[in-house]
Amino acid sequence: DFLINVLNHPIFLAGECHTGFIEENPDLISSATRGDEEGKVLRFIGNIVVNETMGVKKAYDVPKVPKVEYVRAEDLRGTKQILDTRGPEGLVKWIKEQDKVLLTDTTMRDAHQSLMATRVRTKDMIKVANAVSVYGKDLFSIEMWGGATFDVAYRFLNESPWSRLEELRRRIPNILFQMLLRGANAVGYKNYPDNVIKAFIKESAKSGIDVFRIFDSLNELRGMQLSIDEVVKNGKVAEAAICYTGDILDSRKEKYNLKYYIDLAKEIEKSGAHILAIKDMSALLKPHAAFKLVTELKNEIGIPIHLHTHDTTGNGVATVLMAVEAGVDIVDTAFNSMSGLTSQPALNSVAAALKNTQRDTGIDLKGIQKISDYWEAVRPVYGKYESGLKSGSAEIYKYEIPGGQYSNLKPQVESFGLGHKFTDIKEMFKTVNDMLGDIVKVTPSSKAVGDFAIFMVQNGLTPENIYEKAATMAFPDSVVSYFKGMMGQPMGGFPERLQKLVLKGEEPITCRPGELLAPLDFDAISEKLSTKYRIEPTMKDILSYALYPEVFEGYLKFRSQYGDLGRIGSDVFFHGLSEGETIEAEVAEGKALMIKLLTIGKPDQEGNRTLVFEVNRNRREIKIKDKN
Ligand code: 3PY
Ligand code: ZN
Repeated sequence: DFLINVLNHPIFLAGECHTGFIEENPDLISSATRGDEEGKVLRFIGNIVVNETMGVKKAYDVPKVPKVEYVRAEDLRGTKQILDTRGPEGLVKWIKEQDKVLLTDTTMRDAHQSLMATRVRTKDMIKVANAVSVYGKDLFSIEMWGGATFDVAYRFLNESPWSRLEELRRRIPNILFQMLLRGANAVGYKNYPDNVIKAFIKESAKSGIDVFRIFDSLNELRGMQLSIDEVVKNGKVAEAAICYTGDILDSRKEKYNLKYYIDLAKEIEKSGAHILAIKDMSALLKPHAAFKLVTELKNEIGIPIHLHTHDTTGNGVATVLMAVEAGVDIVDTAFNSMSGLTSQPALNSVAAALKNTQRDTGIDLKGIQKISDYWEAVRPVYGKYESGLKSGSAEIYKYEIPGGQYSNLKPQVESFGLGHKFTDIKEMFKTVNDMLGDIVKVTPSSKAVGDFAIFMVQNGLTPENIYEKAATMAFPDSVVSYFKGMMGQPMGGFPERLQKLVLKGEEPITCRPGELLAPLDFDAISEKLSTKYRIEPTMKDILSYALYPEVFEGYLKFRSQYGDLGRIGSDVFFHGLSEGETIEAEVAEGKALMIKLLTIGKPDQEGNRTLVFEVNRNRREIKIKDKN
């Protein structure tokens, strides 16, 4: 039995087994006689207990799921049915006929990406999905996919983003689903070959995405065109974005002025996009600037306008209301308990503020309060991923750091041991932006600026000494990739001297990066996955590997080691069990185990601790390596 366990172990199968393998996986022995869900879930919990919590855990309330009266699926008819019956053009026509302002809820994507490092698990979304479909029936869309959620689902939550999409789709049949697509970077940080982008869009559309918000991190239309065309081909809604930077109210800032945005918006309209997004990822669009920009865009273009902003400065709701006043068609907001700070402005508050006005959203305020209450109760379990920001910050107008990056920057800087230099790094972010000639900063260009800033501070570099001091230094990958032209071309070009310093003789490109990337061989990926992991890969698996090879392999290994843990509660998933605690863990469809953690033993000579559990009243011991 033991031998079979070892031979089936993913690490063994992957040929990465070495002589210390058994020693490092003592749990293999204790699970030798039961290669079952029980052993897997105990090993998972045991690892958290021994290596993270030592059985110390706060008491978390189980969030109350809002009750909804039964509504027949045929009676739930919303924007999804308008798209499905009338197509994207019909939907656009319908949007333009509305007096009310339409709202998108971003809770399941940008809100938790910006507030809680993208950690919200599918299980917590699914629980409230039915209530969202009923109480949120008058929403325009739900942004619930894309951006960082794809990577994080696999990498940190060990769950499939595709299943999330499909599970939510089944439960919310009436509201449009929206995703954030980083143009040629899809849901990653680098340019992918064209065939990957096309197949990814096709598969996402098939799995339930209706509205694709497409952007390019340097506002280059050619970086978005392929995605726009592909979305149109799939009969879905192409929403192309202008990423807002600078300040159109400040006449000294000439680079990104009103004319720049109007010209770009006109190009986007010509590209075949159905909707224009104003993507204000760093919350730089001040309320009066929003009024001015939307008013002018309404005069100049005919497609609907969808505003996306963040509340990082605390001015988010004001920006939204001014845009509404100027005639914006759709705005992004998040249910109140998931709004504010680096997240989106507050949905419930905006809907309440507009009651009895011409642009009243018509949304059921009482109903959406219940959804906000649900998320409020869910949040504490994710507390360790929160940034700790307590208030809005006006300094963001100066630093121009995107919402999600701003809340993540502190932990990132701390991980480099530079926590005490946080202010220096924020200042350096601005300095680096100036050194680059003032660029649009959004994933992945914002990551390049952030990595560059950290690199500068880490190595004591300044704009003056860098040419001498960094002559032989290797710059971070993202910075090299930026200067090589692999993220596209910034407006006004690259600063040549700096480019030469970073590239060290390598030639930059000026064409669209996708033109240079050979198509990925999907059959070869399929072959590799099936021989290495003995699975029959679907197109979704192949694409996940194409986008994130190591992350996807890590996910496959995790799954065969621990099984599908998507059904266990988030308190257990993140915090394990406390000594003496009993939980009911659902380990498979309809199969639950009563698990009690009795004792945590002392480390033995090999550094393993024995944990004693009671599972459905049976005593079970398991050995876990203490890695501390
Ligand atoms: C992302 O690309 O994930 C973003 O949210 C950019 O604003
Ligand atoms: Zn955003």
